[in-house]
Amino acid sequence: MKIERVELDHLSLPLVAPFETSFGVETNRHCLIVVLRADGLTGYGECVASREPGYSYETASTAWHILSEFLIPSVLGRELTVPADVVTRFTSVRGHNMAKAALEMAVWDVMAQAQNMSLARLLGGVRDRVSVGVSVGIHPTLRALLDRIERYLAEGYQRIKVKIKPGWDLEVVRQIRARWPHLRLQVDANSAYTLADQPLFEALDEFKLLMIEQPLGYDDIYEHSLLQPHLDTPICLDESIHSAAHARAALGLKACRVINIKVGRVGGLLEAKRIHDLCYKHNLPVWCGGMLETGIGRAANVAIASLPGFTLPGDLSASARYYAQDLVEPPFTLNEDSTISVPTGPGLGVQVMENRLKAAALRRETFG
Ligand code: OSB
Ligand code: MG
Repeated sequence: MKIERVELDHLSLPLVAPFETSFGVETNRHCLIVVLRADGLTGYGECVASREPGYSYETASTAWHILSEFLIPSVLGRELTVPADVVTRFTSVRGHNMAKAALEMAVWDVMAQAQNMSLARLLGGVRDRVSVGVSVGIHPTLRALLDRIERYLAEGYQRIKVKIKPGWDLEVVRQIRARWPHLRLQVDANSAYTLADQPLFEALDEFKLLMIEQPLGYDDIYEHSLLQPHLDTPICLDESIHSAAHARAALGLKACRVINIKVGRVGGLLEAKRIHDLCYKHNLPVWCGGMLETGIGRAANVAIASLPGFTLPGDLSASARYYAQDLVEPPFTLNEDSTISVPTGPGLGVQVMENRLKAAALRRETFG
């Protein structure tokens, strides 16, 4: 298949509520959407880099630069047969995984469509619905947080993740546990702590959390391996796993007992699958993380989460948890058993509303 044309859109979409983490607040979600034309088919990809370099060094602007100057030119006019071919074209660019993942996703989408197959099936998915939870940001007061959790539980989410940071941690967890003793609960620190905080993590053990996500350095594996043996609670790595090689290092060092796989962070679906396969072989449970994606990135997340090793609920919530109006139809909704159904149509299996894309675009450019 020959890649004929690629369009890039930089969008700003208002979130239904601000999302606060230990590294900042987002009120509008910035992302890039790749629209790829090949063999009369259209594929879509989402770049999850944010407006600010808080979670990752990549931003929507650096991704625009890398995509437009290097990645898109490396595939335009090329004959590609399998998704791995696009990854091979990218080897001359180091890093910039979120930029790579966006274009790779659009290629997977068209290649799945060309075979009249859903993306989930092409990836080797084994489930028709995936278990999900909801990630709850830092709130102005504990009262507001507890109310927010109560409403998510009423909507049917059966697993809650709360963001923590120094000063918003032990007491928050204590209060949630006091109110919901059996809730499937986990926390995400987004690298807000150091090894000196070991006593805090030991104190969290009594609350039987499913996991503590990325407590230490955003690029650290070693210090997590020093902390994990002191805790009953599994550590989950997010920020510091960018490749299967990193996952192998984390396994070897016993730095974590869980890995959060994000397609954007690891440079695409192929690498996400490699990390999954490695962890599956070593019996390390994985789950699919989220970056407040629109329905485009969400469709890819739901597809990868249908692989057998994704045994823990993902940060994959319904469209309405993020946006008043998603970019896709039908929007993603929550089933009664706290799952999201895996699209069965060809490719991503969602219909992208191009008028909504255009309406939210701050900038757009066509290549080829
Ligand atoms: O650390 O998992 C994270 C959102 C943006 C950046 C980093 C993270 C998150 C989330 C939200 O936790 C997950 C979601 O998309 O619902
Ligand atoms: Mg995280």
